[in-house]
Amino acid sequence: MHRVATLFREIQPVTVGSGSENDVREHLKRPKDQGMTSAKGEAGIKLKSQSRKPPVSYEATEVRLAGGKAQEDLNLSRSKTESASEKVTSSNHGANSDTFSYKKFRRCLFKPPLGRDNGRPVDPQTNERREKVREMMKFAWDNYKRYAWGKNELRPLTRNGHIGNMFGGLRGASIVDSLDTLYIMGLMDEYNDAKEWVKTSLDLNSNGEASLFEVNIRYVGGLLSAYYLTGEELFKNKAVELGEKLLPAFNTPTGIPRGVINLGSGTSWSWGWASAGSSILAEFGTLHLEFVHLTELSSNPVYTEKVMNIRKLLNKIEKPHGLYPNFLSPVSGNWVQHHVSIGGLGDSFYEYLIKSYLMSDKTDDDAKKMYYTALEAIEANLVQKSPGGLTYMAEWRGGILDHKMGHLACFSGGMIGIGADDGAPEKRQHYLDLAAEITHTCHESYTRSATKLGPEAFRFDSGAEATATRLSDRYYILRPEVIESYMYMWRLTHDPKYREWGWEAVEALEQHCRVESGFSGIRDVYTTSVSHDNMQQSFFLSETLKYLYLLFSDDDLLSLEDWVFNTEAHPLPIIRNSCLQDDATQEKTASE
Ligand code: DMJ
Repeated sequence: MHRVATLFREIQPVTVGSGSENDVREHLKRPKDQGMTSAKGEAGIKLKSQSRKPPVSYEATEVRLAGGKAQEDLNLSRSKTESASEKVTSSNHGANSDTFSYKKFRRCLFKPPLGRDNGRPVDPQTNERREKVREMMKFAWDNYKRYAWGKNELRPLTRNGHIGNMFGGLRGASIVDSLDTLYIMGLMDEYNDAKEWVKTSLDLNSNGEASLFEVNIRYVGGLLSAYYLTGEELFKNKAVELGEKLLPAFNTPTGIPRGVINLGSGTSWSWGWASAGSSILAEFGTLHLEFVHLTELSSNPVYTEKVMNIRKLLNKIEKPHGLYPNFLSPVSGNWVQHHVSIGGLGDSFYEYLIKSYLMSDKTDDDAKKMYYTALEAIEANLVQKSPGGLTYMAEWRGGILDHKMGHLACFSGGMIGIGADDGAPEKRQHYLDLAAEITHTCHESYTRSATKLGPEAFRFDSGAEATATRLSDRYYILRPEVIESYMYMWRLTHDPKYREWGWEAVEALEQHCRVESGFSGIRDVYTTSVSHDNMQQSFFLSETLKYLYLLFSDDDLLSLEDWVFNTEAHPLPIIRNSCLQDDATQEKTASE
């Protein structure tokens, strides 16, 4: 039975992404007098100055789209540039000096993106579970299409659309965020509707004030992965066009971008709630994967240069106890205050370090070094064991520990797991154990609630163990992080408990979040007479359901040998320069 709350209030959604701890990003307050920069960088502030072997081709088996349509020849052309900066970036960051060829890229994958049989598991029970998740996606999508088509999210109780103000004037966040999920699930009619909407209605000439981070992870990330999966040039062109509109945000004295940008005028500014006009670690630190791919596809080195500049500054700056605080001034390049967290405000910065290394085919050694050094500092200062034996990540406020772990921080089980192989060999098992312990703690935060869904934040003080102690932390907004870690831990260990835990989450979502016209977040995970928040977040379609589907699929569906997932679960391919620049691959491709 799906319970629909009879009494509900229209509310603004609570927290969305990593940059915000609560619903701050929904209230884009422009500070009157601080840190505004125009597209040209002149207003407000003066600028100082401006190995493995190539894989054996899998193409003996015909490359097919999920719906069975034969893959077209989708070679892309791009101009060759000879700038010194491109030469620098091309060695490690994918700006191949050759014309980008979609066909060649496909040849350089170890496995077909969708696996041998679209990842269908042999075990009948697992397959049934996977089908259930697919049905949930179709249900969420159909209701979005029926009641909120073209808006950013569905309001499933009031049966209308939500636009909000995170994406400037951009629309259709749920459509762009869903493209790859629909595609991998083989929901081809739905995917084609989504593609048609992108073609005819995704208007990038909007004039609104957008979160750089959110637009990047959802729109740029969504379009890039749709392109890499399907070869449809439309997606590539839109991604690059949108990427260009984000560049003015970097016009600051340090090149650290501001958090908010007007996509029309290029004016950018800092969040009103971020102290002293600072930029947020999880926001400016979560651009690397997408921007490197923008360079890869456009041959324009500027994207990689922008994110490498951020990397360089962060590498150089002094860090308290080796930790990265969450707020940095884009003007002075100094930390603004010493709050450190692996959850909101910090999280995906760490994720993008290890994923940058993996995405570079393990050539980006700076990213690797920064990741493991940061992880050591995190272990030394933040990782704690509760009296009940649960391992958790506390937050750090200038040396004082806050024994709280956010739902957002639960992605770190998966992150530490995927990085276990590439640190010091003697630490491999240690990292796998740590990843498993954190994932276990996050599962406990679910099992200790009445709904079997986890709260926004849980604590380990005053007798609490993995439970929320404040009313304001009790909500669940369909977030993916716990399930994300189950998926990675399943792929890394094949311990069946992770699939069982994922199934518990499916049952809880069905019981408490499914309403007549979609899925909704809930306000209190500790009561089974749930009150719904009337919001089907786009990341539910992009991440939560995708990770569940992958959890119940074979490992060769979006194999981790070929793909890394951006922080919104959009798969981006590992850039295999050794193969992409290999003459034999090139000739073979050209002659076909
Ligand atoms: C998503 O937009 C991304 O996963 C982001 O990194 C964090 N927050 C949401 C989901 O909770």
